[in-house]
Amino acid sequence: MGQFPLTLSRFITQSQATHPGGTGEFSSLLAQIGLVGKLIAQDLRRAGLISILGTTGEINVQGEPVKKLDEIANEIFLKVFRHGGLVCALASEEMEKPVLLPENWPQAKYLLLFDPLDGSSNTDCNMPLGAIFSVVMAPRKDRMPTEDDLVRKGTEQVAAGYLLYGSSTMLVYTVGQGAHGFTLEPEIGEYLLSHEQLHIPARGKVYGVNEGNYHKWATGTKKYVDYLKFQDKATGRPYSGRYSGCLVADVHRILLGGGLYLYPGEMDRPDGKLRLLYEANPLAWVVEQAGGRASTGTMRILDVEAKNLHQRVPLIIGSANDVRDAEKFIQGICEP
Ligand code: AHM
Ligand code: MG
Repeated sequence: MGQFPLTLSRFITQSQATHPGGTGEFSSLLAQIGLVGKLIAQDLRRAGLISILGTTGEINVQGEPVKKLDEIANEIFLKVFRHGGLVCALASEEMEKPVLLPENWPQAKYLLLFDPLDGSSNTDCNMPLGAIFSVVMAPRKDRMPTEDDLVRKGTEQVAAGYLLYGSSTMLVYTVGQGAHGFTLEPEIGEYLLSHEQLHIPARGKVYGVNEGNYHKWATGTKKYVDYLKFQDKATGRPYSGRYSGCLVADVHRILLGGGLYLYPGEMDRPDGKLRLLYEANPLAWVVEQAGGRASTGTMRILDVEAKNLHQRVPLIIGSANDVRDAEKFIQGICEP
């Protein structure tokens, strides 16, 4: 008989034994992320049948139309963590202000930042979606955290990862000891270890970027993407273009097979579209833990000073050598 697959909770408990400072609370927190994933996946599976597609008519803090599923996913995160008792403040891409949970304080040590539904434009066409999370510690024991306490550098994260709702539901996370992937086994409702110690190839053959924005990019970005399309067998070009409209799905593909994803700065939007705290920081940590690289084009994402909750940042993420090449073009060090 083959080896019995490891469940998420068992894997976390085993890893904790080798992790100084590891606590049972921490595994409960990841289990709660897993629960969020099951609840959202359940709604997504039936979305076309139960009138939860389309928009609510509201515009969110990012200036984007709110999808019904954005709101539902956000509510699920809030409910699970409000009652879970481990988190005393939450911030979401969908909410202008954080939700503070004094009822969970002082026993709750963690603060959670999340993008409840990544790739919202995919909701109505049955394409992949995701959720992204980042956990930091409450900085002080003598008072309730404030909004400023959530605005932290990527290097301060203690856990980060994503849920991917694709042909299967996956949870990928890191606590700084590598990045690991679990697949939800729907028959038994458990996440089982399917991708232990992910390792991203140093170079790939795939790039993911919204090329509709080409005319708005800086010259270095244009030259780099042009370069990827020129044929040169020695360097494995041309690369294949793959872009799903869901950052989580695109980064997941790259994490497994190599290459890079870019959401660069644009003429009228120099910091690009993606959010530092809810998207770039957690994915950067996962990818670095898998041996990859994540950059703004000029600096490491995890070293970017966080100034406010909804701050945006250009993101270039993936195989270390591909991201380094992109940085050289963007910085004007390299010409094709
Ligand atoms: P969202 O979290 O509001 O869905 O926005 C993030 C998404 C990413 O998943 C995706 O890579 C990108 O925005 C797509 O944007 P665009 O349509 O500009 O290419
Ligand atoms: Mg998103």
